[in-house]
Amino acid sequence: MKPKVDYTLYLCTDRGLMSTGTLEEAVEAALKGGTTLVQLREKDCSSREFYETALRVKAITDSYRVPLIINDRVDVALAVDAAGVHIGQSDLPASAVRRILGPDKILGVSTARLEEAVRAEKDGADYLGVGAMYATGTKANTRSVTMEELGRIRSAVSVPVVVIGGIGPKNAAEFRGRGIDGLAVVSSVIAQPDIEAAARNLKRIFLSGF
Ligand code: TZP
Ligand code: MG
Repeated sequence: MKPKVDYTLYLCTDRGLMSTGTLEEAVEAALKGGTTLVQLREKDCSSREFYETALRVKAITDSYRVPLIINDRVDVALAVDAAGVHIGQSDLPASAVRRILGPDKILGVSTARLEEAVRAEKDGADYLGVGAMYATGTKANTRSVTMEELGRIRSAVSVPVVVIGGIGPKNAAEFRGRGIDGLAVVSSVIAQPDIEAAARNLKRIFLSGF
């Protein structure tokens, strides 16, 4: 059975940006602050390291009953029995990933254009990550998405939509009332000196507007 997912505050990890000594500490602090979903995003490590890190992070997310999503790597997601996988437009096609994953795992797809969003939903995506909404130093070569395109995507698909890219306390309230299911963030949580407080604050702003 596919888990029921709360997308409200979706933390994507980045060990190069984290303010703590270990990824486990960073993830646990974010969970204490109310993070509802975690994506393990590892860009520079071996398959073995990715697998072992995923096992350690999953022990923590499991203890908070929060699903763990693996970035890019379907094999790692299946090997650690993560809740699902998140892919971009340059990874394996969503339809192929869905075939590998089967029906019970969560599949997230990054999209920046209406056509990509419609295609991803057709191909079996459970949710879409739409962005970059604002300028970000966290990822190179992002495509920017306007609020108008976000609105078109939101109207065209029925799966949950999370926004990503440069999202923090200053702009989180912009996404209220637009049918957006959650905020996906890296630096505005994981790079902050107090990760727990940053997560709690961002979630409160998104949910209450202030
Ligand atoms: N995909 C689109 S923008 C982005 C990703 C992974 C980076 C988001 O990082 P930040 O620090 O929340 O701007
Ligand atoms: Mg990717």
